Parts: sequence; C-alpha cells; structure tokens
Amino acid sequence: MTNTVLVGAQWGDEGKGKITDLIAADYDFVVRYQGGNNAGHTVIHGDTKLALHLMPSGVMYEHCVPVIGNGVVVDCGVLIKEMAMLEAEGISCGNLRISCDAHLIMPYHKDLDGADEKRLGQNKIGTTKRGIGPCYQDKAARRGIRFQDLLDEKIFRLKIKTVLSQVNPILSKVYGLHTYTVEEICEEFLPYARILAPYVAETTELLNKAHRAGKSILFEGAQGTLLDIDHGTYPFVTSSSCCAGGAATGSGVGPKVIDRVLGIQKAYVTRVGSGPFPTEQRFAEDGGVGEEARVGELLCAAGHEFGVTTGRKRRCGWFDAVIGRYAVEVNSLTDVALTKLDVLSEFDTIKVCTAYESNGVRYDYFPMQQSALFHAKPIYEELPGWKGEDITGCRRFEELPANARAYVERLEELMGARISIVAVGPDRQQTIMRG
Ligand code: 2SA
Ligand code: GDP
Ligand code: MG
Repeated sequence: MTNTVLVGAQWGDEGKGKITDLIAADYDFVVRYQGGNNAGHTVIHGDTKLALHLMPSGVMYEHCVPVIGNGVVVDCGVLIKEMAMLEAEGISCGNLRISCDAHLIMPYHKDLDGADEKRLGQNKIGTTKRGIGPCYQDKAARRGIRFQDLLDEKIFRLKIKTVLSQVNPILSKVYGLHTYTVEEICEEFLPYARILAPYVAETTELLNKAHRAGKSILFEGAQGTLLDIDHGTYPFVTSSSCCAGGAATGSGVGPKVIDRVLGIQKAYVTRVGSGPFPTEQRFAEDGGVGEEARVGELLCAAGHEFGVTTGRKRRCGWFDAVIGRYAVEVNSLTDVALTKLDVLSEFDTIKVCTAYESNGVRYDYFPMQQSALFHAKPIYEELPGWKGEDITGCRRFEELPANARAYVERLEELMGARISIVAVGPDRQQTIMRG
C-alpha cells in the first residue's frame, strides 16, 4: 500500500483537484492537512464542474474516507453549505471525519483579515479574505477555538469569553470595527455543533490505526510550495505549511508513513495575490506591453485562469524550472504531474526559465533573500511549440507531437524529476499516465 502526499509545486491552482480526483480511487483515505476555504479545487462530476473548498476531493468516491485533519482551519458555515451542495449532486458526505483538533474560523477572523488588508493598502498580501491568517494567528497564540471546544457548550462559552476579552478591544480600538458578544457567537455556532458533531473524530488515531491495518492514505495539499509560511515567498504567502512536511504535522502521522510525494506543476505558472513572480507576463493593466501582455492574456484566456474561490484574474507566466527544482528539494518530490499542457498548444514557441540573474549574480537555485528574488530576471531557453495541434485527445505519451514530448522531457531534465502524469484537459480521462 502506498501513502502519497499530493502537493502543489508552484503558487497553487496547479490542478491538484483534478489529479487527486484521478488517483483517489486507489486510496482508502483522502486527507486535507492545511489551509481552509481559501482553497478552490476543481473536480468534474459527470458534466458538472464542482469547486471544493474544504471537502477532501476523495469524497467523490464512495469507498474513500475524506478526512479534514488537525492542520486545517474550518469555516463551519461554508463546510455545511459544501456538504449540502455535494449531497444535492448525489455525492454522499457520510464518511467525512473532521479532526477534533482542527481550528474554527470565527466571524472576527474574517473581519480582521479584511481590515488588515485595507490597512496594508498598496502593500496588501492579496488574501482571499476568508479569515485564514487571523485564525492561524490565534492558533499560534494558543487562544484558538477547536472542534472539541465546540462540542462542549460550557467550555465553548468559557473559551469564547476569554478570546473576546482579547479580540474585542482590537476590533474596536485598532480597526474601529464592531465587537461580538458570547451570545451572538453561540447563536451562530451551537447549531453548527449539532450538525457537525457526528463527523468529529480523533483522526490522528483513526489514520494511524488505518495505516497499521494496511490501508492507504492520500494527503491532499492546498495552495502550493511557494505559498508555504516557511518556504514560500514570505510575507506574500498563506499562513499554513503547504509543503509535503505539513502532511505529517497537519494529520498526525509520522513522516516515515509517507512513501510517495507527487508534485503538481502546471506547464506554465500562475499566481493569485501579490508578491514576486519572476516569469510573469504582465497584463496591460499591470504594466505589461507588447509581446509580454499578449502572452499573459493568451495564457489566462486559454487556461481560464480565474480564482475558484474569489474569481480573481490569475497572473500568468512561463514555466520556471528554478521553482521546479526548489519544489523537488523542499518536498522530496518522487515524481511530478504536469497539468494543462494543452494550453500551450496556442504558442509558436515556448519559453522556459532555466536560471535567474539578480544584481549581477546568476542563481541556479531559488534565492532565499527577498531582495534577490525581487530583482530576479529570468534567463530563458526557447523551445519550438506544437501550435494548432489538438492534444486533448492524446492518451499515450507517444501520441503527443514530437515537440510536446521534447518539452516534457526538457522539463524533467531541468527539474531533476520524473513526470509520471501529463494532463491534457480538465476531464478525468484527459490524462496520460506514464507509470
Ligand atoms: P490567504 O487567504 O491568507 O490564504 O491568502 C494568502 C495568499 O495565499 C494565496 N492563496 C491562493 N493562491 C492561489 N489559489 C488559492 N485558492 C483559490 C483558487 C484562490 C482564489 O483556487 O483559485 O479563488 O482567489 C489561494 N488561496 C490562498 C492568496 O492569493 C494570497 O496571495
Ligand atoms: P487546484 O487548486 O490546484 O485544485 O487547481 P484549480 O482547480 O484552482 O485550477 C485548475 C483549473 O485547471 C481547473 O479549472 C481545472 O478544471 C483545470 N485543469 C486541470 N487540469 C487541466 C488540464 O490538463 N488542462 C486544462 N485545460 N485544464 C485543466
Ligand atoms: Mg485552486
């Protein structure tokens, strides 16, 4: 039995939902280990496109147990709505298990997220304003509210009273926002407790027991390597451990349980929100001119690059092998799934960034210094394209045009990792499994 971590190798939206959905059939458990409803994972159900924000993509298979691990932050209202949406689609959520240690996103977290972004003005992070950062702040400050607190009304009231004594003055005095009473919070959350209680479990024990019994586990990452709180482009990151290491801390299994780490890479790169992006092809509205703006717009249009959670237009750019190598290292990637290769069928030639030049220094690795990354200029290699050839029907690697095969093989060489899966369209079957 293989236990696999599936991790975004760029800035998120690499197509994790599609690949999880594709391989989840082979696993007994599918576990989300970090993030919250900032994530938007697209899966296709029949003819319908479904956006999953909190539910692990394994929910699509009846035999799979979807688990929301301790590392996830949960907006109960959003989860309940998502469960209702899935049930309406005929997808049962009966197997769902939620860690009793997972933290709750409270209304004041969302208020603070929005207010913080407003305060930062031009320097804003570009968050999804779902309360993710403030919820993880409370977790680290050891005043967060967990599912186990919610299930015990007496404890819940006590904890809310304590946290409000700290949060209310910040809301009113620092941000001029309205404050909350214990009653207000209870009115909203106690009904959530009644709905969600049957799903709350000691998931660390559940997963370890399952592992001992020979069951297989898929850990579904959200966001991506460069949005990781430690290894990403700090401070323009999310507040959780998106990298493969987070799968262990965010679920309660030890690292030796993990056999395979599958990195998901788009055949080009996108980013939502602020922060450095060396290979970005800026849109006209962001200052791009001529060829740069044309390439950015074409990638965005052909790839339908709009946020699944917020609808924001994603910034687009050429494939960056420096990031690819970095992702291989920090996640111990065993192999890579390359998605959206079909989108590149629009181009005569395709650029790949092989290294950076920054302040007169050549970087073959991802620079840790923020200023070096900020000034990084990509060094490109230009490869011939396969323009006009429709590759969405290809199911074997040999069926791809020679230039598409050469592109994939060159990326493997530059990253030092095997590309075991190539996606050529959004549907489950539009995939080439190379083994
Ligand atoms: P947050 O809300 O605190 O996590 O924001 C911090 C940064 O993390 C980025 N972030 C994301 N980047 C890509 N995709 C994400 N999910 C949605 C999607 C995004 C959307 O699947 O499309 O709909 O806009 C995601 N979630 C967080 C965010 O842009 C900030 O840069
Ligand atoms: P995630 O957050 O990593 O799960 O990715 P998103 O769901 O946010 O964004 C990926 C988008 O690309 C979704 O709309 C998918 O349906 C789509 N997609 C995934 N793989 C492919 C592919 O190979 N080709 C095309 N054209 N679209 C794809
Ligand atoms: Mg997404």
